[in-house]
Amino acid sequence: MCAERAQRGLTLVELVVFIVIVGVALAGVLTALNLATRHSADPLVRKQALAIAEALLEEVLLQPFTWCDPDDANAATATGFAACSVAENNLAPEAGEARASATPLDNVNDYNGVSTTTNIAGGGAAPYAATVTVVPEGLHGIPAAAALRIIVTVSSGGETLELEGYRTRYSPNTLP
Ligand SMILES: [Ca+2]
Ligand SMILES: [Ca+2]
Ligand SMILES: [Ca+2]
Repeated sequence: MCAERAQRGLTLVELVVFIVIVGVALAGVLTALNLATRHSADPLVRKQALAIAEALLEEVLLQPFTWCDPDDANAATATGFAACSVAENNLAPEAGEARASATPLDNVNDYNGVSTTTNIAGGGAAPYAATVTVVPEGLHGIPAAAALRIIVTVSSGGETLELEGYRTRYSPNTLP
């Protein structure tokens, strides 16, 4: 009797119940996966935002950090702000200076407040908005007057990415 029962196998009803249970479980797992994918960072957007942030940070870090505006006649010889007609002792561009113009930004501190938008083909509808903040900040014994912290923020859609770098006044008379 017992052996006969063991060999009976599954009835159609049992099989249908099994399929229904597995189906419901699978649907639950797929829904969770779908949600996780939708709410996680888009790798393409992140990668492009990072490329923009890196390019902008490098552009700022490669600028001179001189006492005088590089257009000043004393820029190559000055040993302090006092020797300059146009001193670079502010955190803003000098009059008439603008990025990618005939009178471009020519000092690290000129980039404070710079903002720009880029729309990379294939990057989706939302453009990448980038902003630069420059703040004087002491760095391992170097006084705040001779070190600047540069923060580049790039955002697109709901994604925001921040890159930071430091620039010290290691050669205040080197001009581009
Ligand atoms: Ca200038
Ligand atoms: Ca300048
Ligand atoms: Ca300036």
